[in-house]
Amino acid sequence: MTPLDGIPSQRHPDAPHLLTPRAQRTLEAIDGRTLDEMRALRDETERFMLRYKFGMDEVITKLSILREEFSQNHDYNPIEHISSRLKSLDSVIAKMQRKGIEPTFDTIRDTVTDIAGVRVTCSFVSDAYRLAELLTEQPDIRVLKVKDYIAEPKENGYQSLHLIVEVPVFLSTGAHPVAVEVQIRTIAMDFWASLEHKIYYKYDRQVPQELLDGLTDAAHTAAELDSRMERLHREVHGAPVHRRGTIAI
Ligand code: 0O2
Repeated sequence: MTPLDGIPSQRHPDAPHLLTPRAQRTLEAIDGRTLDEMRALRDETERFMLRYKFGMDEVITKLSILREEFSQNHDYNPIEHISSRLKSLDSVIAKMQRKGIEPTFDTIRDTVTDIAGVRVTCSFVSDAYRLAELLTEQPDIRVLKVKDYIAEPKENGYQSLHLIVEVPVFLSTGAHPVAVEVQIRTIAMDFWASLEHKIYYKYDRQVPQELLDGLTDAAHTAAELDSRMERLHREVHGAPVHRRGTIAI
C-alpha cells in the first residue's frame, strides 16, 4: 500500500505518462506523513507568495490612481506604462543560494526584497523623480531602500530609479507589511534595458566585448536623447518641480 493508493488517478489509460518510471517510483515511496508535510509546505508557500502579489497590486493601484488623476487634472501624464511581475520561487531560491543564505520564509522575507516587482516607464527623467516623490510621500508607504542608477548609472550604462518600498496588505489576520521593488525609468532607458537583457540571455551572459562596448555607447546615446527631449519639453511646459535624489528613507 502506498500513500497514493486510494487517490483516484486523473490520467486516462491511453494518455502518455507525464512522470518517468523513476519519478513514479519515488512518488509511490513517499509515506503519508511526508506527503502531508509536502502539502503543508506547498500551501504555506502559496500564502507567502500571495502576500507579495497583494503588495504588488496595492502599489499598482496607487500608481494607476496617480496616472488617472494626472490625466484628469494636469495637461500631461507622467506615466507611459506600468508592468509587474512576481519572481518565481526558483529565482528566489537561486538568489538565496548566490547570497549563501539558507532559504526559510523568514530569511527570504528579510533578504529578497524584489519578489514583487513593478516597473513604470515615464516620458521624461523629471517625471521619474516626480512620481517617486508622489509615491514615497504617501503615509502608508515606507521607503526601505533607494538605488538611483539615473544619478549614478551602472558601469554598463544601465539607468533606472529603484525603490524598495514597504506597503501594508490588509488580510483577515491583520495588516502585513510587504516589500515591493519599484523600478522607474524613461522610455529610452527601458528600451536599452530590455535590449541589454535580451542580449545577455542570447549569449548566456558571455557577451562579446564589442557588443558590450556598443551597449554602453547606446546607453550614452539614450541618456543624451533623454536630456534633449527634456529640454524641448521644458521649453513648452516650463521647468518641472522635482528634487532629484531627495527621496527620504
Ligand atoms: P528581473 O528578472 O528583472 O527580476 P539586491 O536585490 O540589492 O541584492 P540586485 O538584485 O543586483 O541586488 O539589485 P539591483 O541592482 O537593484 O537590480 C535589480 C534589478 O534591476 C534586476 O533584477 C533587473 O531587473 C534590473 N537591473 C539591474 N542591473 C541591470 C542591468 O545592468 N541591466 C538590466 N537590463 N537590468 C538591470 P533581476 O533580479 O536581475 O532580474
